[in-house]
Amino acid sequence: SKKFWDSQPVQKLTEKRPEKAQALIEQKVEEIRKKSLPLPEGFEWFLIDLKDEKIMDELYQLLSGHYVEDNDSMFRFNYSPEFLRWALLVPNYEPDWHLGVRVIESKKIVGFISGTPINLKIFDKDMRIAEVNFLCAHKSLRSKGLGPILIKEITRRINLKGIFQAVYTAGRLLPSPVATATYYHRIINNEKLLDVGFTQLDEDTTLEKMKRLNKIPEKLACSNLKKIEKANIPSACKLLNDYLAKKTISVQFDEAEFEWLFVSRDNVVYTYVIENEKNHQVTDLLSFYILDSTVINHPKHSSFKAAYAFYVVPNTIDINILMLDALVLGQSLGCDVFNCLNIMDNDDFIHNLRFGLGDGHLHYYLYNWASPEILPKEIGLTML
Ligand code: NHW
Ligand code: EN5
Repeated sequence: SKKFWDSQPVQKLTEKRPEKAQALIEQKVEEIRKKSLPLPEGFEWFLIDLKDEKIMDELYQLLSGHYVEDNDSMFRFNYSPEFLRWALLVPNYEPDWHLGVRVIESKKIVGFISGTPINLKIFDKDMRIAEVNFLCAHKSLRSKGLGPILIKEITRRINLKGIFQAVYTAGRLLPSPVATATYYHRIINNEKLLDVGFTQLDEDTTLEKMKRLNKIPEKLACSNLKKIEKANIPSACKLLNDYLAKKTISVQFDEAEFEWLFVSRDNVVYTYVIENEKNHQVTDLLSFYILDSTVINHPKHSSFKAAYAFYVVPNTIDINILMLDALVLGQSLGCDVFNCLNIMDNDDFIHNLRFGLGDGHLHYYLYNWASPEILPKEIGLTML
């Protein structure tokens, strides 16, 4: 049978990319079908109300057991309910883009996909588009086409709002990435990461030597680094948007979105800033989010805790010093590892701060938008 992606407005892997960014197909809201796509017998569409504690717990059960694993199925992302609320209940979210599939008889949720609105600058255009994430099918329903059904139905619901483009990321190669980033990892808890097989001890070294090399200070290097406060939001938001606008593909936040995404939430997201002493404007910003992974089938450990670089804006302070403090903060929060991608200016600290090459990639994709391919340093968007 014809492959799903062959039927979609995305560039083929073999196709030559255009010199100028442009839509692949033009559509109108009036042409979009008003009714939901049919599901196989016994299944129904079900809107996931993330504010409902019980429904959120059911979604959490699906994702914690069936969402993304590494290549060797040793670890699986374990997004917490608080994290999912943070990621998906952004200002102006669309409730009907939190789309579930459940078994009619048992009411069990077996499929999910989400969309959230985002302002994305792509080359020279500012577009209000959708960001698609958390696509998941229950393990017992794999390879039966549930993925494409979820994608087509969320596409229809996004189109009904007059939006015809989307951005998404995946570890898998699909047609066709606009950029490909690589994961890097900074070890914090040496013993645990060795125990769970996240990393191996080099032939020519010892645990003691490894611990010495990976040692992170207890105290912050920047004495004036402090948790972001409400009063910082306007200047921090502007600082970040100006920084991101220099990248070829980048998100732009309004102040409501910025407040939602950057004000610290325990065990979800942390943002630190440096203020100018005289005018109290934010000059530097550092943020990271927390995401645990389940360790699959391990006798001693059931999970590990990771921090991920979210957005970093160096200005008066060198990025190496800011990110050293990110490591200090991650360590003090009990993280076992600090992760990042080689997007934005992260290449400037990755090697100095002993981040090591991961075995995973993250491909960035645009739906219904053809463009030249870009380098990961030209990406100004972190997807959760
Ligand atoms: S990437 C994480 C995706 N989730 C997981 O990997 C969780 C574990 N895996 C699963 O749950 C972040 C299943 O394997 C899924 C596929 C459900 C992934 N993206 O149903 P079938 C995101 O959430 C294609 C897109 O039989 P399955 C981003 C595959 O190439 N397509 O497979 C999501 C094949 O097509 P082909 C993917 O394993 C972005 C077809 O699915 C994919 O039972 C979504 C087979 O389907 C992936 N990650 O279910 C796109 N993985 O043509 C949004 C596989 O090769 C697009 N496939 O035959 C934009 C929409 C909005 C537009 C608005 C204008
Ligand atoms: C959409 N928003 O592959 C997200 N993780 O490197 C969905 N590897 O943790 C798409 N395989 O390299 C997400 N250790 C795609 C990523 C899926 C998860 C994934 C990779 C990223 C990962 C670890 C563990 C590998 C276990 C075996 C890894 C090496 C550590 C490193 C070695 C060198 C010295 C420093 C430490």
